[in-house]
Amino acid sequence: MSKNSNIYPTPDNARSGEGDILQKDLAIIGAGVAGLYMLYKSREIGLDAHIVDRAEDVGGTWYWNRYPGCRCDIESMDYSYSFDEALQQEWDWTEKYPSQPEVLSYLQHVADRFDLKRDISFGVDVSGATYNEDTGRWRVHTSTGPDLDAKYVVMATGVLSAPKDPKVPGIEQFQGRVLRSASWPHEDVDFTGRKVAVLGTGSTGIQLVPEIAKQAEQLLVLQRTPNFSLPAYNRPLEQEEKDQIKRTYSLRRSKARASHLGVDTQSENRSALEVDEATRQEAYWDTYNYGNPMRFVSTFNDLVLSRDANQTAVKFVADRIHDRVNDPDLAERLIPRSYALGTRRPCIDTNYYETFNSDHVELVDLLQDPLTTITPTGFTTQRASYEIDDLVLATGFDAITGALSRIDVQGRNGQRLNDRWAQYPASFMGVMVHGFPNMFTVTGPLSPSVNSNMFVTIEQHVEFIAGLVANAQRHRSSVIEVTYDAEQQWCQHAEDVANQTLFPETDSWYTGANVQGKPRVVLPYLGGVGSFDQMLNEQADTGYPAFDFTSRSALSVTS
Ligand code: NA7
Repeated sequence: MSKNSNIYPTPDNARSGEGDILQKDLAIIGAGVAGLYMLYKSREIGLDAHIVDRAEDVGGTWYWNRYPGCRCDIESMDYSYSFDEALQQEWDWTEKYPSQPEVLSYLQHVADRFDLKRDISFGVDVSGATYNEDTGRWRVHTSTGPDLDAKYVVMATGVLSAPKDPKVPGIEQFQGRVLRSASWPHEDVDFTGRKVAVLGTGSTGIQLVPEIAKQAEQLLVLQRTPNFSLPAYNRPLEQEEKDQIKRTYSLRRSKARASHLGVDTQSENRSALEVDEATRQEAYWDTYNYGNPMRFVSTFNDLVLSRDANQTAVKFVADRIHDRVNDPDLAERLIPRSYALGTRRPCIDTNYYETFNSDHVELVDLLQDPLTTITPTGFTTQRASYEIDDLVLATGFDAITGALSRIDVQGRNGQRLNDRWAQYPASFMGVMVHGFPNMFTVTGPLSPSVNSNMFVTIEQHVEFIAGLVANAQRHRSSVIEVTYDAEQQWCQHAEDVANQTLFPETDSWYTGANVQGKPRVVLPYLGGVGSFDQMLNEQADTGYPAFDFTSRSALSVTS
């Protein structure tokens, strides 16, 4: 029996009688953190929901990104669902920061524990989704299985799930191995005795480099823009500390939900510029030695608001990079100088900078000496040519909107989401776009998403969507649509908040600057997870004033 056999209509699930369409109340695209919880909540509110995912198992981005060293930058005890007390009590994280295999095992455990897989079809690629105004339903087009016909669609497509290949001339003629971090082979890859180049020094490259260096004969690290990285100080978790956290887990969770970044950073509310140098240094050392990027950027309350405040953090981290790299000239080239610390998601590492102290590891600084061509046996820069066996691409993602842009979404009047978003990724709180009724996005543009602990913001959104849909069901409304005014006001608010920070100045995937032709917009909402939560709750408490509910009793999913 094929893994996705449950998508094929059976007498029980095919209500329309059309053999090649699966009729559902709610279709969910994506079986990652968001999709799994959405399925769980859909069942809770009595909807017949179904997930499709192109992967062969649950996990979303954690299914695909299985490169050596892959690890989350949010602490294990926080990077998990909070909705079920028994689940959070029974799961046993082993390290401070969870490795990719551990996150994947956790998500598999969740899927099994709540019997979710019976409503998931794996290996199914979604090519489009079309809204039918006459029926008020969505048709989800799949290229590998029957289509789905559903009243509601939830795009749980992930924020870092559309990998971006670099456009380097000649790349297609390279005759060695090409390995992509975002679709890493399932079997072990051996680099022993090989000359390897890693292209990209974002979080992924920074995790890959020390691991590949352990095996490779020669490692060339191709860096265009350096990133700030802090030591993770990853370590096994002691039983005692896990027990202690679990005794008051709900308090930790509620603090995270009320916090700015979705984790309790325990920071003091003071400016970097209001304290003297000794106090400032002591504060930085405290958060640096703890090993948590969210804590470090929260050392003071104005690090991403004031250039002067930010410079104090840059200076501190630059000094630490000098501590870690033997050659001062090399250290200088590894220090970012063109943007403010924290306006790109800061990285954490295990021995990244120290790896450059090994003779067989070399930095190729593409800012000083740009990459020109990939050749059949290596690559050339303006000044040199290199021979390599393996090319590792760690070149990032078309973030937040990228996965959706690869699906042909057509809403009311045949309007395409890609056309709507060509100039600006409009959205109401990252959850719905006007003109696309009954379609929800989890952690879409202009929600805290990547500027937070994703588990927290995913739970916020999924619970909001479930509440909104349950409200519509209760009132026998068939069509839910955010008003144009509410959407536009939110866009303006998100932009106003972003403009008070240093983020808009920085080229990064946060601002869409890493993808040619993408509008330059600060994609995550920067007003904070806690206030975002309050605004979602206000919507629910006041009858969802941002939304129109249209009743068409003939289309009720329960009829
Ligand atoms: P990132 O942070 O977008 O990093 C991608 C890297 O690839 C970055 O250093 C880019 O340099 C580099 N890149 C991309 N295209 C090219 C070309 N054409 N030439 C040279 N260098 C290139 O993605 P990651 O996967 O590392 O991390 C994403 C998030 O995943 C991370 O923040 C965590 O939250 C998890 P550039 O900066 O564009 O100069």
